[in-house]
Amino acid sequence: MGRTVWYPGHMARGGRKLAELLEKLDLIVEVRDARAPFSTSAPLVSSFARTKPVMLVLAKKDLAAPERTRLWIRELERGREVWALDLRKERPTGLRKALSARKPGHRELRMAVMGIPNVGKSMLLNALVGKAQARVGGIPGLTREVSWYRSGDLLIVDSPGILDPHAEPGVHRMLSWLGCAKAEVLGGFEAAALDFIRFLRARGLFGPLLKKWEIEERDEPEEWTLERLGRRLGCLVAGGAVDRELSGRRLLDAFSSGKLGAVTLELPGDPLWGDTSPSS
Ligand SMILES: Nc1nc2c(ncn2[C@@H]2O[C@H](COP(=O)(O)OP(=O)(O)OP(=O)(O)O)[C@@H](O)[C@H]2O)c(=O)[nH]1
Ligand SMILES: [Mg+2]
Repeated sequence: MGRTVWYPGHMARGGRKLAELLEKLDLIVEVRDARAPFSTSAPLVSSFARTKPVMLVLAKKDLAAPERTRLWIRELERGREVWALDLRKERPTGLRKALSARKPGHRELRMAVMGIPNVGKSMLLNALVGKAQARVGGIPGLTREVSWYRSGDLLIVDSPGILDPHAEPGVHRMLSWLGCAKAEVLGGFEAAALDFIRFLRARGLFGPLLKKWEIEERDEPEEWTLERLGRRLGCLVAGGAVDRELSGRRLLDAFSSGKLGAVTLELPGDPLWGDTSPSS
């Protein structure tokens, strides 16, 4: 059987490095995507949370539905601090103060920023440090090494995003829509986009996204929608047929980077896949 999960060597190495570092750390800041705070949780952090305090940052707040973010904060704020942030626009002043308040008397606070790929870990680190030190980008797997950065009373570790190779296929598919896992490894962009359309449509969330491209929502098979989208965006091959792989890619790229507007994919307590579960 072919591998269905993207889990390159640097993730395994990064996970081992972080486990070794654990005893030196005072605190972990886990970053998740505010559009899917359940599916973007990092299993590694749950295991570390047994021995270290964890603060939670829901990044990409600007790409999530505000009322849903409020529900998530209430749900997740049980015994830990939760911060929803737009790391592109906001300075995390409140979080910075909360971190400084936890500094041990005799030395700096040693903390690690952890989470799955592409959620905004390096962006948060740069915002805390106050300048662009760590590489940031929309490609999952950009940070490959565990590295330390100093900023005033903080000593911060940036780390590569680590996925759970044993997570449910449904979770990995959602991660591919968000740009946290590679769709090309999970059966391609067309398949991922069809699942995406099905999932959002079942929740009444797809129509508003299409407005951006002035495409009307219709009650039709997802394949037809992807075809219409491909025509509208000019994703055509010789002879005029639609390149569905390319149109799937354009749809998912636009969604993951927030060009289609703010959408939260999950609510606390959602039956994640319900009757729209992918069949594979
Ligand atoms: N709109 C928006 N984009 C963000 C936010 N935070 C991060 N991004 C974008 O998300 C992408 C990933 O950010 P990174 O900081 O590189 O993510 P990472 O978690 O370090 O990723 P890896 O190193 O690949 O694990 C970049 O394109 C950022 O510009 C945010 O709050 N809002
Ligand atoms: Mg990074």
